Amino acid sequence: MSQPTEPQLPKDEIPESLVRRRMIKSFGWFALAAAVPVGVYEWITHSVGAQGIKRPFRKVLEANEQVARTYFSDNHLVRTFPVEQATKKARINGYDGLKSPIPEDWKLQIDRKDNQPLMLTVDDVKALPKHEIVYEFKCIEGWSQVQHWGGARLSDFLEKYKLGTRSGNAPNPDNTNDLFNYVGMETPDKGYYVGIDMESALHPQTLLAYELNGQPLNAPHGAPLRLIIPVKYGVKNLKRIGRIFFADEKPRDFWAERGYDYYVGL
Ligand SMILES: Nc1nc2c(c(=O)[nH]1)N[C@H]1C(S)=C(S)[C@@H](COP(=O)(O)O)O[C@H]1N2
Ligand SMILES: [Mo]
Repeated sequence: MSQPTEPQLPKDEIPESLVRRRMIKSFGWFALAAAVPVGVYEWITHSVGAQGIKRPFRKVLEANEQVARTYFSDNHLVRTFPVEQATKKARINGYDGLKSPIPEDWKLQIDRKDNQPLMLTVDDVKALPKHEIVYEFKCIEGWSQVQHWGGARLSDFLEKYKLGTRSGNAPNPDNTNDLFNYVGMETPDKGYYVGIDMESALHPQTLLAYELNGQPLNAPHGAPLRLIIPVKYGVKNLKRIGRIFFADEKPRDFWAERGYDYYVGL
């Protein structure tokens, strides 16, 4: 099937389109269209403020920064369960990107701007603090199960390896403008791929998982390393991560290309 591609922005338009993109992100096209009569639009486009940012839009940027602060908070946690309630028979669903054996030379590749990619092992991930979570895993097809996963927080991983920022520093709650908008992940064969908004990636319950029910992951559940992202439906929980990268434009996403909502949040 044909793959929709992200529209490329002309270089000389970037500052304004950035503002526009943030606004769209905050309110959506619909609200934007409904809220801005033509006359108001004229006024906005003629009132240029400091830093070249149109004044009425700066308010939106400030509001957006408030939203951004929730990136690092422990609010909005997904409900968890006692470990006894976890199923011992976690369902297996979806084999895209898993159809060939796990590459013998598997490494977790992380792309960095102006730098060689990082090539890491599962032991590197296991060296980070281990977190376990028992929660209701939900598949968009209509089934759910209470499952028990273990791994490292993706946020700890990004902090340790100074990833996800334009500056190359560790993500910082006081400088959310430094964060890329999205994290992209794909299987080693590129047969399955997802894009995750940075807020969900940094959520404290989002894990790079290497255990299910206290045991090492098996291949159909995503060995050697998979994403567990409880604030999203199953589709975003990519199994067998091969490569991770960071971007401001939406990374391609397997099920979004097939008609599902890009964010599929709970
Ligand atoms: N590589 C890969 N990851 C994937 C899928 C897939 O087909 N390939 N399917 C997704 C879907 S739709 C779901 S519901 C979950 C299922 O995870 P499980 O097989 O461990 O239950 O994996 C997600 N991650
Ligand atoms: Mo799913």
